Amino acid sequence: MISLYVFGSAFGMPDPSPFVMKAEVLLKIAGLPYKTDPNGFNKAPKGKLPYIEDAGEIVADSTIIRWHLERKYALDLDAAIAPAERAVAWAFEKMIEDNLYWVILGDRWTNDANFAKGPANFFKRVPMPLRPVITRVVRRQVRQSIKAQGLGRHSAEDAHRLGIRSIDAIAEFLGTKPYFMGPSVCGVDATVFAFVAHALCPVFDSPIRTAAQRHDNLKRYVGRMTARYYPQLDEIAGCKALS
Ligand SMILES: N[C@@H](CCC(=O)N[C@@H](CS)C(=O)NCC(=O)O)C(=O)O
Repeated sequence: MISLYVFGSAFGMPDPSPFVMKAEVLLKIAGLPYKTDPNGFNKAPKGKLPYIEDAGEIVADSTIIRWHLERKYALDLDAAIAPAERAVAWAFEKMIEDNLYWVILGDRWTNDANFAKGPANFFKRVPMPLRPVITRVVRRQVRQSIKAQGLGRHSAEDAHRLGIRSIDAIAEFLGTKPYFMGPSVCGVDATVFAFVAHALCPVFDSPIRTAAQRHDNLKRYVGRMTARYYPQLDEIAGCKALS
């Protein structure tokens, strides 16, 4: 059976990483049996989660995991959509992962109040007196990675404007459709669901959450995806599981 390496649920979410949630939903959409393992971070081949182990083969990165599943199990998670729609789905996916994600990450790691409510808890496992030192070092590394990506070079106001533009674009494109590309679930729904749910996560205060909350269709969409893929949960990010 496929093992999916995860962080494990936190912040009231199935996983504190939207990329891990994306990979899990891809496995669910694919209908493949899998188990989760929260003890793989130290062995992560790219230093990040998610990765999977599938019959001895290690595959890291959510998109490369998708490609692996589609190839190995002869699946096409975009079977329901035409080539031009696949192009749109890809563009939205990468806008979300390579732009919006970094705004969400910055809100969690650089805002002191959010950090205290969220990521600081990851370090509770580190024994004292090392804990504050390790916390500071890792927080600095995350800050540097956001700066290296580019978003960390903007003022908070400009970074939020960029993130809100993405949230509004997602809501506008979703419109009244049940799933992101239309009546059927496609691969991109794993990304849209995971990241919009994280944008709505009530643990963190941020202009991104405020912007996402203004869109009822996004909240209904998260509820619909929750009902379908996490039927054991009543809600995710305050969005009731309703189909
Ligand atoms: N491109 C990767 C991104 C994965 C990623 O950024 N994972 C983050 C959690 S959201 C991580 O493991 N970060 C740990 C670190 O950088 O030390 C994917 O699609 O899987």
